[in-house]
Amino acid sequence: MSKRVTIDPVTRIEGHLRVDVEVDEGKVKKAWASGQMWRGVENILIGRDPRDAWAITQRICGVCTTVHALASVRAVENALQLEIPLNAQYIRNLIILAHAIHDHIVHFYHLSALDWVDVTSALKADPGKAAHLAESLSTWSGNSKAEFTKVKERLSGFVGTGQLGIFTNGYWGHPAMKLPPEVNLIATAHYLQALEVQRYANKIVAVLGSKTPHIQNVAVGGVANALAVDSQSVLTVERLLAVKEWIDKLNDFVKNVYLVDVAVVGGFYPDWTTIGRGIVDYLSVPDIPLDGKGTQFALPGGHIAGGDLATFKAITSFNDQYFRDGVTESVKHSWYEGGKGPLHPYKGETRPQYTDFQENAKYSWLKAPTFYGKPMQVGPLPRVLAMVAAKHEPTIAYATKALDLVSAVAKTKVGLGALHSTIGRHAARAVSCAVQVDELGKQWDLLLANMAKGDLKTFNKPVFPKGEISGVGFHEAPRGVLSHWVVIGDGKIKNYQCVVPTTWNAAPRNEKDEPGAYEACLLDTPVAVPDQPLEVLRTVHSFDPCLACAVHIVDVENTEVVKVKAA
Ligand code: NFE
Ligand code: MG
Repeated sequence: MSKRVTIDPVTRIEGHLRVDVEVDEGKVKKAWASGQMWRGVENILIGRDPRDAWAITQRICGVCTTVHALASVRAVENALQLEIPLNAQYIRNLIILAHAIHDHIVHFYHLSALDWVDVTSALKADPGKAAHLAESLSTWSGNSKAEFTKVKERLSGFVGTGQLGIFTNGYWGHPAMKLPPEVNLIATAHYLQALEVQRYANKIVAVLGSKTPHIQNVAVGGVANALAVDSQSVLTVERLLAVKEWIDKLNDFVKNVYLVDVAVVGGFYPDWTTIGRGIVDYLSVPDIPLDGKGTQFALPGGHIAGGDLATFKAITSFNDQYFRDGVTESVKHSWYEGGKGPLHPYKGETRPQYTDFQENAKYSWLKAPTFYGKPMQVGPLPRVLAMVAAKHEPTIAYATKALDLVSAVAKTKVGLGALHSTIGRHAARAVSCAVQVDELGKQWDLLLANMAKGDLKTFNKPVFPKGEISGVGFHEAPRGVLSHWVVIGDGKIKNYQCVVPTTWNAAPRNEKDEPGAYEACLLDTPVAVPDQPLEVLRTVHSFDPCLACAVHIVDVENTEVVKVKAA
């Protein structure tokens, strides 16, 4: 007999997501992903000055607080065909990379590791053995016996008071938890250390962006950072040297802790390299532009069909016609007025029409985006596969390193094919993060070298023509492809559409009733205990959901804690 399980809301994510699955013979047979709240930021923008759009769209999300600002200015600059100064590009790149590294560290340790790591089992660990194991894998200074003993004592203190504090409400002791106590202790220690380390990434964003969350330094035409080599009141070389120190700290943690932990956890869960495959049509975009126009990029991106890297088609510039022509959104299963079929974002409409959850009709605030008519998976996995297909050497090197460690722990050869999976999304995110931390150092070098040449320019003034223009700004955000589409008439916004990473991944069924990526990837997920659907959460969390982005919403009355219904 099939059982219906509703998780509403899914926690350890951003925003309100409801997931429904039908479980039969211990496996998911059908799934629905539903975004549960809406604000309509796209509509708020109509009639406004395009130079203000970035500040407003940035408020879409409290997690990816930089990405909408950047996609927005890129869209308006694209409409104007406005080039920006090199320094502005480098400063934006530093912010993009620091923000992505922050996101990936926090996602693995604080939002998803507890799906795999049983904190209560860490109480049975021998700190000496844990230190021996951790030190055999990495040179990280936080892997000592003293450190692990301290963490174990802290945990025992929590449990002794009958409370687990920040670790309350995990599925502790669940049959799908497989890590040995020592690995659980190591991961728990790194969870706590990651809380410290993530600050360095945020400090970089705050210093360059003047504030975080929600940076204040971008402008259509560049950035508002005044550069100087000798004044104390602007962005000085001294501040930039502090940024470099934080980059070095992030580098140590990402390479010696995060990448290693993900590979070790993956090695203990080899079955999860075959679960959660779902949609293997992958989309990513290039990012980290190296020139003022966006025709050369440090990190490649593009389209991969059917999981076959040989089909890789690169997206090559901010004016890429293949990307621009391929995107449409359907509202057949979304709470909006429709009836016109899938619409290109320049023609996109956002008119709410709520019907309650109707699993065969409308059931989500998310629209369903497609690329040339097909649903896509976006995110670190598509990004890493695109970079491998594009023969990006650092990506190949870190992917090989991670997969070799997975193979050593699993005691069987695990190759690139294992990445098309739930655990593969975590591995790809860690590989992406290692690439990003290297690139962060490189962008810092480029900025300093350009300043040393005497170029301190950061802004080109935009001039809006009479008549209608349109543009798209894309950005490879932490969760994948983000694009903002703007139509401007006589200097005012006529239409504005955001097509967001989580809109792609958490989409409801599309015009042809095909499932979105979460829905497709959940099929065949094993569920050992239906009213403790840990395995469903593993796959959903592997995407790093952000529903605030996906429906551009705010949660104003969060009254529900969590509801898991198995009927
Ligand atoms: Ni709000 Fe965001 C965007 C999404 S970036 S977190 O855009 O989805 O990863
Ligand atoms: Mg939208």
